[in-house]
Amino acid sequence: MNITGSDTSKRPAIDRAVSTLCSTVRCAVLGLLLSLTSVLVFTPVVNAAESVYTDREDVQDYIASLVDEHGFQAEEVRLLLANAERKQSILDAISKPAERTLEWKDYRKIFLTSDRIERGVTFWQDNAEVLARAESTYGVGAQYIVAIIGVETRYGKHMGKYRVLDALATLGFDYPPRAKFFRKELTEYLLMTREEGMDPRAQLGSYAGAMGFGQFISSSFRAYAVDFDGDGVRDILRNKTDAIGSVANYFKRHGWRGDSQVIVPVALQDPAADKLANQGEALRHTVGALRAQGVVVPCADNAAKAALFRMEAAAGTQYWVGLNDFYAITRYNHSSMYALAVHQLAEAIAAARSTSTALTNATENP
Ligand SMILES: [Ca+2]
Repeated sequence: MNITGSDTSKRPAIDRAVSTLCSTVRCAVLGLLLSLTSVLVFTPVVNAAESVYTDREDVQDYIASLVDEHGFQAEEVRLLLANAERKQSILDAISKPAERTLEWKDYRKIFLTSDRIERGVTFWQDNAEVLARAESTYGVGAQYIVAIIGVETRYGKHMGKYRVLDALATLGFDYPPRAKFFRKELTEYLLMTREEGMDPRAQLGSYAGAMGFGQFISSSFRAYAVDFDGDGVRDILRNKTDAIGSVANYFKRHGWRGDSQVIVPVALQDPAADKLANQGEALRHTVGALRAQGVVVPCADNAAKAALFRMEAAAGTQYWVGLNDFYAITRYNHSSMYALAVHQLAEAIAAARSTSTALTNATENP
């Protein structure tokens, strides 16, 4: 690390090496002194720093608002937030989500793997009855429920290692670009744990505070989680049945219709139609309007609402027209690449499952 800020790149290599060694030694000595000093002199300050959130005026205002608006006990919330830890790794992670740094061809590779497809078939087999019930209750194809859980957590394998309390406090109090959103989610989390009788210190989730098989944030948990096994508890963190029902309910409530087309590959007859691509996830056009401007859309009604997407695939630029249910997938994660990955994974899992079912039938009924 260049602690002096000087430009060393123009000096001879040997000079730089000696200088680096010297600065490494200086750092080591300085570090030793600092660590000794902190042990000998600053220990009480280090302890106080652990409760830094409750020392802050903005956090005290936040606590007061929880008391006023939601009837929390001030001391109870203060103790809880004194227990919250700021995590630098959370701040690092939120600054570089894959959707913003990767092109489609690389993004797709993360999710469309034979391992994720095979595990999806297994997850479907293991939960076939519940998935069929979710499909008939909410009208959402089982393959889409399986694909969401596969993309979000590899079928429950990676549900997050951060305490939700730490994630939401770190982002709510120390990440200005989205502080308002995450403070609101922190409030939702405190309400959720109070309503559901959960320990707010104990729940684990992603760096953004998303929880369980389907990675619901707290406001989504409160609004869309369902008790799908009828035991009186909405447990999408540990109960697969509740998680499956909740993902399906989320889609249904966000306008999923179960149409025959979700997103279709298209061609541009007029290259100028490219300007209509990637204008956000909202269906701001109709299929008819896109056709009128030179987009060749197969098999969809002119009246259907639509959005045009451009994706940089391994084989070159591709264009797609997203329809109603594609938009519903983007309500889970506001990214067209995310929704296309979910759609393609769903189709791949459904195809692999019908092949394996056909093989099983052929083997068992030769
Ligand atoms: Ca339940």
